[in-house]
Amino acid sequence: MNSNLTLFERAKRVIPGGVNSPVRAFKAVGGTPRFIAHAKGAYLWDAENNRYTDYIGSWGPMILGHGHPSVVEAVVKAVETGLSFGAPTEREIELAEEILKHVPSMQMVRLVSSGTEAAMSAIRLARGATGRKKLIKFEGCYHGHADALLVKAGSGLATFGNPTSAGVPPEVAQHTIVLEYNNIPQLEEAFTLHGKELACLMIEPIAGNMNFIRASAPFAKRCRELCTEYGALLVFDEVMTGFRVALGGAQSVMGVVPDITVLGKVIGGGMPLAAFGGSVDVMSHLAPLGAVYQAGTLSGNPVATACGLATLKIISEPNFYAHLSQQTRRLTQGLKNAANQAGIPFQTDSEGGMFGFFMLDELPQNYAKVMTTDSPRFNRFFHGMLEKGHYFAPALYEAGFVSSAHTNADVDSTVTAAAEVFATL
Ligand code: KE4
Repeated sequence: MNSNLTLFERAKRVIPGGVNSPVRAFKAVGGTPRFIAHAKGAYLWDAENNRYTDYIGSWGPMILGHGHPSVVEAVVKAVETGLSFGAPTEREIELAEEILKHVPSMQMVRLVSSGTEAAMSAIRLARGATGRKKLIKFEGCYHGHADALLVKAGSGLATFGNPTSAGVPPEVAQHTIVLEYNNIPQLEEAFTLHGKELACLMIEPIAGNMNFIRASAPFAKRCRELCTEYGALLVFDEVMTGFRVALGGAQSVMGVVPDITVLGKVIGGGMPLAAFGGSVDVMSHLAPLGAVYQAGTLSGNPVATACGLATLKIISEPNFYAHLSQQTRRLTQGLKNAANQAGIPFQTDSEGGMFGFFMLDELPQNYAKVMTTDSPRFNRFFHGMLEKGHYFAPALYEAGFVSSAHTNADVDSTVTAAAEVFATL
């Protein structure tokens, strides 16, 4: 049996940092990543056969837990009839119809293979549809790694963003304005200065890349009003929240209607599948109908669509989210009680199967506040829980996820473990 450390050393020889996505490397929390050998229900087993109760769920997709029998059956059946054709299939129509049924702000949807691809395409579509270059995003929101979105706030509203990554030319970053989440005065000033040049405003309606921060109702309303007033498109990045916080996503919880919605994660059920959609008018700008080019060899892949459809079929059953929300709240309230008993400040929020927590005195409303968290203490919490067999996100700015496979006993054992860990913090 290979140890996690042996595998990590071997991986680092052939894959940059030993991982195919940076957050998996445990850089923020330190230590050795767990190399997962197999998973079932709410549990993961690593290469050393240690079992973990999983609160990452592949960063959101595994809303049914791992290896749900109906999903596995649908995937196996799809595999047996062909892996990929590069031609249209009926199942893509079925999945598109199912998505549109639950997200009424979309009249048409294009399937792609990753959230990054969906967000990147949504920006190109907004620019093509409006003939404008600039876009607004918010500090702490992550929309995948397309160049235009790897940008941090400039020195002021008049100046534009600066790249957060090497390899992103300033000429690209300059069209991106980065604002503070939940800051209405700043939002209004940005529209006054640049509104007529804005193609879109892209936002995570519940920011899962800042752990869990809701756009306040007045802020979300103002984003909608200003986009309408200035003719910019409001883009909700629901890659994480779509079908995770509710069947209709965060937009159904908030009652705000975006012009474009970006989806991913849950709609693929763990397979590479994402999507973006909007009105017929907006989506008709996309090739082959319109002049905005967008394409993909594996877009709408027949195995991925089978996995997504099987997942959506189960989560759209009555009371699915009522039960899931209950399990999530059982966890978050249990953690809060355990932390408070240990004298540790603990704020938490959740919606559906997505949650966040902050060892802070107040629930933060923006990125700067989130980053005041005592990260060494968070790291001790993370490792303490990992040692006890409970796998939380290896970074304090990441959200957590509960699946329908998590039982009361699973959640209660996590809370018991947390009480022991909090006592050591
Ligand atoms: P992907 O390209 O990773 O499929 O999706 C990018 C993306 C877009 N929008 C939102 C709101 C997202 O959360 C993501 C990806 N989320 C991260 C976790 N916060 C994925 C984990 C990773 O990068 O490995």
